[in-house]
Amino acid sequence: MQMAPQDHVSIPANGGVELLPGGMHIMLIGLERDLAAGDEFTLTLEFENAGIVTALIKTRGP
Ligand SMILES: [Cu+2]
Repeated sequence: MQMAPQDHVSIPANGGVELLPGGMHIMLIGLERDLAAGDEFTLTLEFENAGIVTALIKTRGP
């Protein structure tokens, strides 16, 4: 699979975008520490219309 960074993702009104391994995904770059299954952290997303949204992320194993 070849990955190409995107500077934005268009989400249709009343629709959604599915993020999946091997498909469109969010890649975490520049982590300050390794993540392990069960770790939790806050991810901040910026939406053009909805503004800043934070999500609690819980990691899981493969
Ligand atoms: Cu990636």
